[in-house]
Amino acid sequence: MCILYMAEPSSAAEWRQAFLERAPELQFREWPEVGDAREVQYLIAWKPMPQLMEQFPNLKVLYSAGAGVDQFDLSDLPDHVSLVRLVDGAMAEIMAEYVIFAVLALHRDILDYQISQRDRVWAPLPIIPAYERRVGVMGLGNLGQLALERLQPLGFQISAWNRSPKEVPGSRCFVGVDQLHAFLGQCDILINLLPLTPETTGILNASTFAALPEGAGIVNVGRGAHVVEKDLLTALDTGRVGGAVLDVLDQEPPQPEHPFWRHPRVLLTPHIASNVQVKGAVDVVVRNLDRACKGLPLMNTVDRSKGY
Ligand code: NDP
Ligand code: OXD
Repeated sequence: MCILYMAEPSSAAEWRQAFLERAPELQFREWPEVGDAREVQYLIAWKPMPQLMEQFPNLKVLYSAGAGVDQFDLSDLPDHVSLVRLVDGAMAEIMAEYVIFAVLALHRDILDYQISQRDRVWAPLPIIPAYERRVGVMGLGNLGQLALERLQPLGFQISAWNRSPKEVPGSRCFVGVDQLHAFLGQCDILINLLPLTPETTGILNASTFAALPEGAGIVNVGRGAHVVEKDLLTALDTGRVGGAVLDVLDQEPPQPEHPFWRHPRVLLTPHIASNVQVKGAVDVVVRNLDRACKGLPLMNTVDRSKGY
């Protein structure tokens, strides 16, 4: 059995070591040292590869080296090849940590204080207690659920919006397009943790911003293409949106002249909210091998009809 690693080259040694410890019987190869391509049954990739099946005719499972799969053209992948996301609890914990940081930064007016500091102005703002702040999460998946769970003990009024109904202990889950505006209307801070699909592309747009309370904060940790950037810029410039913490952009890195670099109401980070934790990811691969041997369905497979 052979697995080919085609993701971040600087992490390859860590993956090799983790496979060696967990599944020494598995042959680990590292792109571009493919060897006999017919032996490659499992592939770990972050970027799409043209003519995948021509190159690896015996491919069984494509593992996305991350939680998102929007980078792949799902129609290119034959039905017998499974697409699996390498997500685990540690990745969700790291994301929750970032979400807490971003929500607290908006909640405690850190963007204003950065401006004040730059201008040498000592200007305290009124403090709003957490129990008066309404925080909503879009997307109650692996990452959204834990983020919400970790936010709850901080005292915020929390809620969620999801495609299908889900339990949110002590709060409400708004469901589907029909309830989107009702959800938005009660979010002082909105967190996007949706996957990027045709339905969610551009979901953070002028009409979304108009439905939020005036001056609401936005945290985007999903994908850059969830945001219509020119609409966000207008919303920030007019004060419709009070501030944005953006970890993802449509183009990464953005051009030097991109307005978000220097926008006083934007806190920008370079797609670091979370990432794959190698041990957990290797565990998914190995447990899936075991499940395949037992004829059980694989874990973390992507539903191609939904696109996530
Ligand atoms: P999951 O697939 O576990 O969850 C996705 C959630 O979104 C599900 O609850 C799903 O609803 C909901 N959803 C999907 N489409 C819609 C829709 N049209 N309307 C309403 N709800 C919808 O994904 P993860 O939580 O693991 O990851 C989410 C995303 O986070 C990834 O796709 C990736 O883009 C991003 N990410 C960003 C990182 C970063 O560093 N910035 C790191 C890792 C991930 P349902 O329950 O009904 O299926
Ligand atoms: C992911 C990401 O999807 O890092 O894993 O964004």
